[in-house]
Amino acid sequence: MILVKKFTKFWLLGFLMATLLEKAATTYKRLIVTRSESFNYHNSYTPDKAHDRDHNTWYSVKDGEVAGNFLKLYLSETYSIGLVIMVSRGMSSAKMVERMVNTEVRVYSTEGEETELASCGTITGLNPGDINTIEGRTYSLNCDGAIGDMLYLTDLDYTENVGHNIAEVEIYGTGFVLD
Ligand SMILES: [Ca+2]
Repeated sequence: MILVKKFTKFWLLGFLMATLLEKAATTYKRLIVTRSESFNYHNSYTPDKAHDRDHNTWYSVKDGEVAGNFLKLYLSETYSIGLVIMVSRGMSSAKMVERMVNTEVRVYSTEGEETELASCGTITGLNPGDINTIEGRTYSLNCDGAIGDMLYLTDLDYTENVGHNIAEVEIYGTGFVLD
């Protein structure tokens, strides 16, 4: 009787573990950015400020040097990428938030040369929400499962004098992709 009980316990534990593992493999989670680079940055507003998990710090494109700007966010592994959530710098005026319009997100592979694999689209309009809230400063694009290990963000308004002020980029994806 004791033996049967033990066996049942182990079986149940195994079943629960398998279910949890399966769930983990199919649930989108926030991915860790291991390093970042940008075309340039303004003063101390370095690219790492876009992924330090602090909404009060931000990365900023250098004024007057917007053409060709990029923010590269490198992931630890190759993932299937889902939502990319971008939060603009907070300010009482709308001008920082407006800079998020015409942002394009692309998925890259860094194996060998850096290669563009997919575009996740472009932000086409202003968030109608209250810019004094994080929600009102948040924009998102869906990479729809594109597989890669680096995200490339660019503010396509290359002729503007000023570019992105991004407080945070959150990248969501699913587990490891096996070769
Ligand atoms: Ca930040």
